[in-house]
Formats: sequence, C-alpha cells, structure tokens
Amino acid sequence: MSNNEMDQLRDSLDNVNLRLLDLINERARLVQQIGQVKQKQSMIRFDPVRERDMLNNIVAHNDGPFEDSTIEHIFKEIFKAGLELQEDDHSKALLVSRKKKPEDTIIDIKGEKIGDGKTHFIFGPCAVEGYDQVAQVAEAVKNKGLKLLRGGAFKPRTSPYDFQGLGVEGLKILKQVADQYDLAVISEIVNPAHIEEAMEYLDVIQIGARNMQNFELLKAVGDVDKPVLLKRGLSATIAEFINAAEYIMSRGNGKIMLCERGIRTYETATRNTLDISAVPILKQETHLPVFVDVTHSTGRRDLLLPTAKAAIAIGADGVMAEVHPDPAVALSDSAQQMDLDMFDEFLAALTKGAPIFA
Ligand SMILES: [Mn+2]
Repeated sequence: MSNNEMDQLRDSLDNVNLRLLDLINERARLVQQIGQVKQKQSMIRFDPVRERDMLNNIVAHNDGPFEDSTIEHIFKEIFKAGLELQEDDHSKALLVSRKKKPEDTIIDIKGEKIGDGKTHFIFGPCAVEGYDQVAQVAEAVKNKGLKLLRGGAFKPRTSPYDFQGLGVEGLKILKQVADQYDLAVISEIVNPAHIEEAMEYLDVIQIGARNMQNFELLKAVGDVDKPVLLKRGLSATIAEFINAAEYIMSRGNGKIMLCERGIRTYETATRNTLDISAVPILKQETHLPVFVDVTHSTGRRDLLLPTAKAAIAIGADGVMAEVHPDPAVALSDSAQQMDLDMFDEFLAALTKGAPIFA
C-alpha cells in the first residue's frame, strides 16, 4: 500500500467519523423532542419494549462485519446516552447536595448552632446505665460550657448476648438529666415504632452505623421535625452515605448532621479505619454539617486526641466522643471511653483554653 493510498483511507475514515457524529447528534435531538412530548403526556421516558423493537430492527439489517452482539452493545450505549439526555440536570441533583443548595445548613439545637463554622462537641457515655452515671458526665459537660450530651438507650450490639441498653427507661433518664442541666440530648433509635415516644425525650435522633441503610427507619425520621445525626455505615461508600441522608431529606426533614465513624478495612490496629478524607468530600458534596466520632472510629483512648485534632483541622463541624465516670466498669465500649480527668485534658488540649466552641 502506498502512502498515498493510506492517506486516502484515513481521510475516508475521518469523514465517516464526522458523519457518525452528525447522525448521533441528530438522533439525540429527536430523542429530546420525543422526551418533551412524553413529558407533556406524563409518560414514562424509558420504554423497554420500544427499545427491544429498535434493537431487533437494527440487528435484522446487520450485514457485518460486526457481530450482532457487538452492534447491540454499541446501540445500547447510544440509547442510554439519549435517555440520560432526557433527564434534566435539576431532577438529578440530590436535595442534600451543594448543587441544590450552595449555602451551609445550620441546625439550631437548644441554641447551639451546628454548622456555623465553629467547632461543636458531643460527649457522653456509650450507654445509659443509670441516672447517677449520666448525671456525672452531664455535670462535667455543663461545666465546660458545652450543650450536647449523648447516651445510648437502645444499643444494637454485635452479639445478642451483650448489654442491649435500658430502652425507653434510658431515654427517660436522659430527659431528666437534660432538664436538670439544661443540655440537649442525643440518642440512637433503632425501631420506627419508637420514634413517636422518643420525640418527647430527645433533642436529636441518632441513626447508628448498623442502621444507615435501614430505609424504613430513615423514612420514618424523615417524617418528623427533629434533628437527626446520621452515622456512616460500617462498609458504606460516601455515595451510599449521601443517599441515606437523601432518604431522610426527601421526606421533608432537612435537619441532618452526618457523622464519619470509621469504616471497615483490613487494618486491625484500630477498631475501624477513620476515613478522614470523607469529611472534606462530604462538605464539598453536601450542605450538611459533618461530625467525626473519634471513639468508634479508633476504638483506642490514645488516639482520641490526635484524631480529634485532625477532624477539626480538616474542617469537621464537630467532634463526638464517649465519656464515662468509670470506664473500667462500663457495660459497653469500656476500652475506649474517657474518664472525667481524661475528658478535662482532652478538651483543654483541643481548645487550648480558648472557648472556640462558645
Ligand atoms: Mn459506644
């Protein structure tokens, strides 16, 4: 083959490319027109029967050299691109996304404005074990000028034989302590049937990691007017986490705080692997406040302070950690809760005496 011949063939190929381009775009314009007609008639855009007919017709005319399966594959991609063109950008943007709402969501919890750019803290025992235990931590929290107290009443545990929490009794203790110390309380709810009752006791409903994709529970908290702290699932991707938040917001409740709490990896030096880069990604992708739970992500007392510093440095709106008056006798998570002295040091080191959270 001479160079001249090669050039001619290449010219022809370039021409065919441009003809294909014209035809593909001509097809796209027709698809858009059909989409507009369908929208007016409130018809569903994807029509698998019509798509099958078109593919059959194309394959029936295929004289090669491409195999029918290759032709089907190529045209399926063209059909898909056309369908995506019909879906307008607006409907694809999630309610929790920055695209939908550029400004930060600020959630007011008894005067504490989460998402206002300052660092906020949530402290409290892993589980509510009794009034005195919760009250001791509440007093310490109150003395620091902090507002948010956590405590688990319903404890979804890995083993069914581990302490399962005090249930509604635990919520009542939290409410009693919150009233006494003028704090806001946050506790996990695991059953949609408990939400109505929890409304009178709690200031924030927590959805735990193990329930991040419990869609009925997400819908149920989406139906009430109460802030929600949504924890990332054990093995959830960031996209799955964001979609879990969307389940709540799509029902009308936009008061959602996201909480990175570590993900499952092959690493065993820590209980989970704190995905610190999830914080700026969630801040970019969504308008919701983002917390970091340093207790459950690390499972190690010696890592609470450095990871909390990292969380604040990388732009988290708040830090959550577990504090127990006597961790050694705690009914759950005894290896990683801070005692009250350590709590003093932890907060002093984080704030260096400055009331950055005031
Ligand atoms: Mn715990």
